[in-house]
Amino acid sequence: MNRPLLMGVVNVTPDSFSDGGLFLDPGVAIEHGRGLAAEGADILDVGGESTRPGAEPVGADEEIRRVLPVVERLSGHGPVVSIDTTKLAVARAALDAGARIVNDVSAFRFEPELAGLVADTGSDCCLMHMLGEPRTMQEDPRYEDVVSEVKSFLEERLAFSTGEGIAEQRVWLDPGIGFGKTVEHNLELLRRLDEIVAIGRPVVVGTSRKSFLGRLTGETDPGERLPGTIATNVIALARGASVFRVHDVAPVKDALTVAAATLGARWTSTTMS
Ligand code: HH2
Repeated sequence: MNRPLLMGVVNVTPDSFSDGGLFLDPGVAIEHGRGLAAEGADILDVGGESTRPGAEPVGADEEIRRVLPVVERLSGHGPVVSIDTTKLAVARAALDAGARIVNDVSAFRFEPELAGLVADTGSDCCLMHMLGEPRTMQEDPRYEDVVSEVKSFLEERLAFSTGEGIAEQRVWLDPGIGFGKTVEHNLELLRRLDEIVAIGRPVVVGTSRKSFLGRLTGETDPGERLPGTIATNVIALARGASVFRVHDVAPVKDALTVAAATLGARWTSTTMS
């Protein structure tokens, strides 16, 4: 990976925190994905289970029913498709249908066998830090030093993944903004993101529309949190992040294009090869 990439979010769920229910119909989700592709997304991240704080788990069959038609139709036309799941069965179905990246917010903790599938298929994967599980992660999260603890976790998960046979160059890492973190934890992670980048793998960041932005600005409607989304993605770019997971691709892409030019970084609009 030699340039920053934009990952557009396609949530095929009834209950995602910012767009739950909008794209539950497969046809609408496919149109949404195509729209994000037209806006310049390099990757489309398709998910069928909300991981918002307090979310209850969804069964694998239901998750597959939601995502499969969307992955099938979006794959092979421009952006690479990633599957946002913690489940082996969902990942297998999505990879068979054309997805090329597994985005696992549990970093192979929930279903460790998923690492073997990624290894066998030669897929890319994104491993994210989360404190525990979505149902309980926001109940009084505590760290001695959030950045060094997240960094150690990601280093351990990277070692686990390579031990399971995944090539190191296939692994991306994500500090998990909002996943068991207070506002201050999130800000500290962004401020010191270069320490996570120093692990040596591409870093993914997902701040888009998240509640810590609303806590800072007072904006309660997630759809109105674009200014905070842009501010945090620009900071993440400056600290060395490589992949930006967002709901609003076009405005973030414009902001990052200008920020990258100012910083002297490379940023092109071609799609990922
Ligand atoms: N955030 C969400 C979901 N998946 N994956 C990665 N790698 N990084 C993130 O920060 C991340 C993620 C949560 O956002 P969203 O998908 O919009 O909400 P929900 O989980 O409610 O569907």
